[in-house]
Amino acid sequence: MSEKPKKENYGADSIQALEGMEHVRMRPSMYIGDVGVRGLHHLVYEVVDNSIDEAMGGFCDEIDVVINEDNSVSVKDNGRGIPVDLHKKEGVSALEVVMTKIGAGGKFDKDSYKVSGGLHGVGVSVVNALSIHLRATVHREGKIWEQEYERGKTMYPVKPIGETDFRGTVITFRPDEEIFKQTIEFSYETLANRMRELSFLNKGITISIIDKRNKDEKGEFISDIFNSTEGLKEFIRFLDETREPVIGDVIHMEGEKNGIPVEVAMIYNTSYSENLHSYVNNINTHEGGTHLSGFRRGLTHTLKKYADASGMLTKLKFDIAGDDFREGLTAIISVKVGEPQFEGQTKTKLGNREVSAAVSQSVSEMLENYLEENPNDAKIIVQKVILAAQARHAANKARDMVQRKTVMSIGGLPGKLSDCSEQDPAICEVFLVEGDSAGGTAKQGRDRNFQAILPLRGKILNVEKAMQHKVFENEEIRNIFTALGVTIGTEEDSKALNIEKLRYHKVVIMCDADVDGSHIETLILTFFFRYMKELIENGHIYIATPPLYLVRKGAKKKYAWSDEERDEIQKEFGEGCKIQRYKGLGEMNAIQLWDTTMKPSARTLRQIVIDNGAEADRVFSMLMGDEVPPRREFIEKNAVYANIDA
Ligand code: 0RA
Repeated sequence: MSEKPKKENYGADSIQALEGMEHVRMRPSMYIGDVGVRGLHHLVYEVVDNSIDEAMGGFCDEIDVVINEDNSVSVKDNGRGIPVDLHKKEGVSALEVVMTKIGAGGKFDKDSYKVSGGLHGVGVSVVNALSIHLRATVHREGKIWEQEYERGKTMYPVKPIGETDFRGTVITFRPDEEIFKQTIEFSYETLANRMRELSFLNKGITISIIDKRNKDEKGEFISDIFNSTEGLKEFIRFLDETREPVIGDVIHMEGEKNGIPVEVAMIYNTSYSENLHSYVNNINTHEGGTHLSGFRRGLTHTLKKYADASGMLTKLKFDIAGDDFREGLTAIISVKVGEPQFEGQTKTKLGNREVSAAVSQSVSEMLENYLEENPNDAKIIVQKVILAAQARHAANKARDMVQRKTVMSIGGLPGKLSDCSEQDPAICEVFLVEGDSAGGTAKQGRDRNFQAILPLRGKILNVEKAMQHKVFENEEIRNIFTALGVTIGTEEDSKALNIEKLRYHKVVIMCDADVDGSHIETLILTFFFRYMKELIENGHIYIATPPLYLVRKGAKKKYAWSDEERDEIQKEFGEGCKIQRYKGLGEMNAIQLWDTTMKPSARTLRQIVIDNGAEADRVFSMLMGDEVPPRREFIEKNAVYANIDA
């Protein structure tokens, strides 16, 4: 997860109706979602997607990504090479058409199997328009051809520059700082995670990535090579590395139904959470859609049928619900759809009706066979489902207690909540504060008009390890639910969230800037990630950043958020500075806390977003799960906060 600037919605229709490179530069968010960190990385994905397309057509099996020293990125593939011959209609080289005409990508190759995702296929010309410089080099039929562009404008006609034995395409681009004002610095971690994901989703392709900006302790550039021979099966093993499986191996199926390629992999583990990740044309469909509902239907139908036939349910006093079949389930569903219709707030929900039956039938067939052939695993799965149903009943009772309180609104707010006077959720904020003492300071320091304070006692429950009913019985967690006004669970789906009544549009986690504080922050984030993911997805969750130092000299004083900043202030003030290190929020008085951390005009809030759902799931299960060794390794590598809030 990471921070991100406010998103701008864009529709597929507006992309169709577009004209010209100028328009891309005028309204970049319409094409790439935003011009922050996320949009920046999308540029790379768009270029790589073209190479993935080429690989899916069977013409390419190697893609190399290089982050160059100057923060430009090169993507090289060993495909057929973008054609360089004259494009009759346009009167220039086909390469130039691909690079400079919006929506031209792949137009002249209709027969090829082109379903990869990118930004819903806006094309590499968009990347070109948003780059200060781009160079396209094509190796074809013994010759090397080249063309360069500045902000999307052709610098010279395509020209031959040498001879070659290689066949393929190399694109090197440097994002335009005029467009990406926030930063043009690529994150190796983010790009590598996506390349890994792509290699799992498209087995057989070798994708390498190398960062030429930094060397490791051995003096070598940081790099990874991803190659998956088993596709989603390996993806599941990777995601569930720190979870304990309850069945022998990953259940994996690949097939085609009604012309729709469907690949599914799944396993049951000892955890209580459900981890479903779905993809359409390599795009992570966060909001699900018809493929996901098809999967759910197929799974429920088949397992229910098997359980009924096995006679294991006769003693059960209550019904089994859909989500009982998915407790402790990790699954990935990947489909390729010719003309995907994306819906939903973030356009990541598949709308195509025909896909539902295709996936549901595929899953039913696969599972039926699997259960027949693996009666031991089948028994384990059914027993697990029964346990989940029993636990759900206990959880429902506990949850109803929470919700009954919520419904009795006024009297129902937690006693520890110091509410604000304003009623409009859009302008209200609530601070979840570590500890009663810091809570007290925050209460004095806040602007009571729109800022509410909810102190949390010590470490909140680790929801990654707890069963659902324990989560709902936990007092701190109940306080969070009641304070936020959010309810959870319907008859159909015990985890469905009702966020319409959300009482504050900013939920700010405020912890000490030390190891314990980070741990508590992670616990709270884990809770939101597992139980209120929509709040994160809708951009409601923030982290406050209290300062680390106060530097004083005479009447002058300044706060510092890092050692470097502290040193700079010291230089500025000169000899004789007094430095106070804040070990916790409790060491600040109310005015200081307001001035540095709570006052809207001065504070920095980090908004939490999920960059890569599968990776976030893995990180949380690793950080918060049972298996200690990988967690320690992970924390020692210090990638933790890079992944969660960087
Ligand atoms: C259309 C036709 C042909 C190649 C490509 C597209 C192509 C595009 C990209 C983008 C990145 N790498 C690529 N590699 C190939 C060639 C058709 C032919 O040679 O017959």
